[in-house]
Amino acid sequence: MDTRRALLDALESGPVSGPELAERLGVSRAAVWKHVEALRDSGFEIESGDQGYAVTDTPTYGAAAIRYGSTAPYEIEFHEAIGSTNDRARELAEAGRTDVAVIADEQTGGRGRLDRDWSSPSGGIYASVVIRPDLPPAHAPIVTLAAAVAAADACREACVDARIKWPNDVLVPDPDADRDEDDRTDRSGNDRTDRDEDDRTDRGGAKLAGILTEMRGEADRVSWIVVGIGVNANVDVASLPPGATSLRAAVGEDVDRRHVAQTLLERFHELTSEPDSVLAEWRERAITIGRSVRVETASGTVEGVAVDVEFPGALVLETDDGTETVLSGDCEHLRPVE
Ligand code: BT5
Repeated sequence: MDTRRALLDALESGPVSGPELAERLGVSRAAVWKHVEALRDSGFEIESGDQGYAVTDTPTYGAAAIRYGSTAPYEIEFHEAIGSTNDRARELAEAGRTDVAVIADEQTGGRGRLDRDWSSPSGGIYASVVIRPDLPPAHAPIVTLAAAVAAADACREACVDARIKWPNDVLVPDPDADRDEDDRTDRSGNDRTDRDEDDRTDRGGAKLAGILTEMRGEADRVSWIVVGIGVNANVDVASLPPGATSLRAAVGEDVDRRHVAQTLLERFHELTSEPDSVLAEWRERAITIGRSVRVETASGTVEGVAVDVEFPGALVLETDDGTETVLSGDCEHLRPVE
């Protein structure tokens, strides 16, 4: 572990004297002082009082800010701008790394699923975590569901009522889903009549976050998984595609991005450490269960009522032809026929 990070870890639980820090870190007192100065330069306010050094303020964002005080074990690689954090995380994964989160303020080539684009203006949270869970490749979808729960909980920390649409969309639900389409505007006042959907479908709300999972699997075990999570945090809705919203738009002011990113990583770590807990947590936050849906899968379209989600993330549908289970696909909610 690098010394600066060890220094911050040591200061997390209160003031520590220079000599004690030098001893704990195995460096000279002069080196401690040099590292304290470097941390001050990067935005930490560190006072040196009678009891030693103490952190009194932290930078608003960036690797050290996200790492400081976090219980998630991930090393953070931060970029002001990058093509795609998933691409960088895949490079690290291929090089043998694990438990690293690549985080950027802005992406110039953000990717969604199926070669779709992910708009990634400055002010969002774009994070890709490399993990090597002890799972067979067929169970990997549970990690995507864990990420959706983590993203929803992170948004809730910013006081936004975030819900999950199967399998991995985090939405702010429509407050007035039963009203006529023509009357509807989102909370930021945007006209919602420009939706690219037919008149029976309903996104279920405005999209706040999305997840892109990529992996390399061996015959019976996952080699690595990269989970890319994009959260529209402090970004303007005008810079996002129709049907999207942001935390800033939902609460009416900037949110504490550092706190949201920390919650995201901490919840993701907790949930992936206990894969058996994921489905129950997912169901609690889901808006898809109980709804009429249409799912586009690689092998065709399935319509029915979504009745449950099953390990490792399959949607169970009651259709006219009986029960069907769908492992992956694009899901649209259908409005009841009037
Ligand atoms: C997703 O794809 O929802 C996965 C998004 C994953 C983004 C993260 S950011 C960190 C990491 N690095 C990457 O390069 N990617 C990951 P999908 O379900 O296919 O949704 C994509 C669709 O959502 C697009 O076709 C647009 O319609 C819409 N969209 C694009 N950008 C959006 C945004 N910022 N907010 C909401 N909707 C968006």
